[in-house]
Amino acid sequence: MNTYFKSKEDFKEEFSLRLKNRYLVSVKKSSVRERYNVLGSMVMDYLSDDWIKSNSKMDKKDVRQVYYFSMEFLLGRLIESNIKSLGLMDVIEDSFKSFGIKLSEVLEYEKDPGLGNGGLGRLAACYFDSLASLSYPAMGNTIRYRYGLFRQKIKNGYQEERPDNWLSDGFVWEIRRDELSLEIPLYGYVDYEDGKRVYHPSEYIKAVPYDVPIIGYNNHVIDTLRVWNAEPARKYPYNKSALKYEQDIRNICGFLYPDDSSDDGKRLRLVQQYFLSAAGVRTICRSEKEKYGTLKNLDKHVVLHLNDTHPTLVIPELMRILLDEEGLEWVDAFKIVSNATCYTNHTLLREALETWSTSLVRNILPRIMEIIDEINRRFVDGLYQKGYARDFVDRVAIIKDNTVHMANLCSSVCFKVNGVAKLHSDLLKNNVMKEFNELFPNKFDNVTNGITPRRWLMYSNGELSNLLDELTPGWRKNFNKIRDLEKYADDENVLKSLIRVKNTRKQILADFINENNPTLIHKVEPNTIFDVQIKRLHEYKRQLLNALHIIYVYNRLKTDEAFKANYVPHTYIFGAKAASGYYFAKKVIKLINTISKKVDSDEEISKYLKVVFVENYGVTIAEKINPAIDVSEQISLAGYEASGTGNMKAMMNGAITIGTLDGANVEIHDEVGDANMFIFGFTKDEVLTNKSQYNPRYYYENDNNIRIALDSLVNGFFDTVSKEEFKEIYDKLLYQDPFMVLGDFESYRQAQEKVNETYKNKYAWARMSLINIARSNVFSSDRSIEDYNDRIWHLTKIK
Ligand code: NBG
Repeated sequence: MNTYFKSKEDFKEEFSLRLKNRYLVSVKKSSVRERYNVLGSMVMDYLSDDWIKSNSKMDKKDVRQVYYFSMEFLLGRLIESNIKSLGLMDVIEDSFKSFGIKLSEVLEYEKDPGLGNGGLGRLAACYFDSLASLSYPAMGNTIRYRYGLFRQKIKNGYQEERPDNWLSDGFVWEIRRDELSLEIPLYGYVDYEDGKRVYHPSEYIKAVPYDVPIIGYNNHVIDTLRVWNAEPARKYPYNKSALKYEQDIRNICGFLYPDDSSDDGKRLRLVQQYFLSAAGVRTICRSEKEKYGTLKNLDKHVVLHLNDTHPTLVIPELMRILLDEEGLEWVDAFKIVSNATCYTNHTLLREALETWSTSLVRNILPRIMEIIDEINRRFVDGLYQKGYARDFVDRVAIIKDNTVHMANLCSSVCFKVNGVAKLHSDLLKNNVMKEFNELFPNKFDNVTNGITPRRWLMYSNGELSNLLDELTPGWRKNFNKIRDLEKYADDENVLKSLIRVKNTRKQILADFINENNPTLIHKVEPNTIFDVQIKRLHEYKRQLLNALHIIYVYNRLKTDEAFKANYVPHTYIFGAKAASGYYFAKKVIKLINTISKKVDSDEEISKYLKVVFVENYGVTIAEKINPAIDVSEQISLAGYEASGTGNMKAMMNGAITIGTLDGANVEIHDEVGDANMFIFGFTKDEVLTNKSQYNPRYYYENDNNIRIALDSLVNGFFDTVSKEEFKEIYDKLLYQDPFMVLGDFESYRQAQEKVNETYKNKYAWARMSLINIARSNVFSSDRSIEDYNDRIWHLTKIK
């Protein structure tokens, strides 16, 4: 056991020694980077005992474990959460103080491992925090991308993408496990030998696992996130130059989500998906064989969870092993695969439901394509035998028009399919996958998303956490305790403390924004309403609705004295990355920045209104912003946001939601009611029934507010850009408006008016805030994980 965290003296000695041995420097002369790396290495060495113990408990016979496959894991910085989950912060703080060096610099040095795009990747990270904290045996599988999602710079109001070279100096939290490497085959052909299908690949890629510890909160349990790296195998392919082979290998772990609009991009994406799936599945089978000598009971010991369809190839790969390597009969193999795999759907957006052309799959993975063909053939034949009609079968077929439909493959094979919020799961069951639900009535289920209260409250909002320690002791270990906060709903002193906490956090955020935006003429003031929309930029999320409303407010403030007198000053804060190829979304970023500039250069209006776009939104920035939110914008068109998790992060930190009845907003509403939330807009059913005759022009022609706001996009109102700059936005809203921005505008405007009125009574507001915090226990990922476990995984707790 490493004991250097026992006391300040021990720590200081070890820290100095390591700095000297590794970097030839004294503590005084060391750089922040050197201190960070040494501190990280000390924490890593310290946790090795717990990690080994956890692993050996999971390796015991008959411990049922989940393997979670996800192309994204958006971990965020680990140093602070690792130190806090291990309970080491006090010693480290003391020691740094006595050295006279700054700990905060070291904690902020870590680069965000940006191994994800948004909600789906962050969800995986929250789930692992909960799995470990609840002592469940789990292993994550993902890819070790050299570059995460781009770093965003705003230049002249436009998004600029820069490489996120997060691995340049190594990653202290990983251990390379060369001994567990394997070789993944690609390309080549399949033929018959002695009546059996034999695959002759033309090349191999070496998959090397790096293990990252996922530390349970204060319970000595450590789960593993296995991050796979692609490297050259022992032999060069016979039909490819060494140079080309090397380039191909580098690309596999090059980027998260390469542009898949070109054929090359598509090919690479599929290779990535197989690389991850095959490496993970083969490792699972290897350890099952070692432990039990057979794979026949695999489904009793493990469950393979597919986070969206990206790792779907887990299914045919496992079939291949059981058939070709283990010699099982199809029916027996299929039963095992089916009982061992489950799938979470994260979106109903058509363009996000994955498909692959059969010729591409056949070219890269010839044996895998044969197996998918056969799964499809048996499935379809079975349906015809049972008397299903042609068009029904067409809708559920896995292969149609030479295209593989991954969601159909998962839905037909996996033993469970779940959506991520009640509304989303209902839509899945009754619309998008309704035929599957008819075929497999018990397969579809819901597990509402959740977020970890450790990262999103305990570690990022110390002020609120301290208050909760006084009011709802025990909440850190059992988050349901937070519900007790409600008994203080009418306690003026508590409400005062809550207001104080929020103000402190708003001041911290204001300082951060002001420091990082030196060109702002008027600084962000904490004594305004912080109205925040932070999430990926996407049309369905409707940042445009928010932006149009701000233009409306600006005009009212300019022209209507009574409005102005009644208006509580607002600071509108945005943070969002737009996909690099998503032209329209990038225009919206430019629009928001143009509005920001217009408002900021208006001496009079800037007393009331402020608009800021925070650069490079990601996990770390979110940790700064969430504690400071007053109003949380969750305004997607109903039926489009599968769940949302930003809505939960804001709520847990005492924000009040302004939102549509979409995704998990519906369940937030179920918890807090109309009295503690601002609901507006079309419902999902209204969207479905109105869609076909929806006419945005009608709103433009009949609503002055809309007309003025929309016209200002093209009439020179924004004098820092040409009149053409926002023409596409204007046209799209006026002639198509696929996400009914204009249709929901008036109801949004009224909801915003209500926000303004409500905020004037600071105790009433604080009371609402308190109730939101108290009832956020439902949205803890601890609850989600227990749901997954009860309904789907049935794991054995370790310890
Ligand atoms: C996203 C949804 C969100 C949801 C997260 C996590 C994808 C494909 N989907 O609404 O858009 O909260 O998944 O479930 O990233």
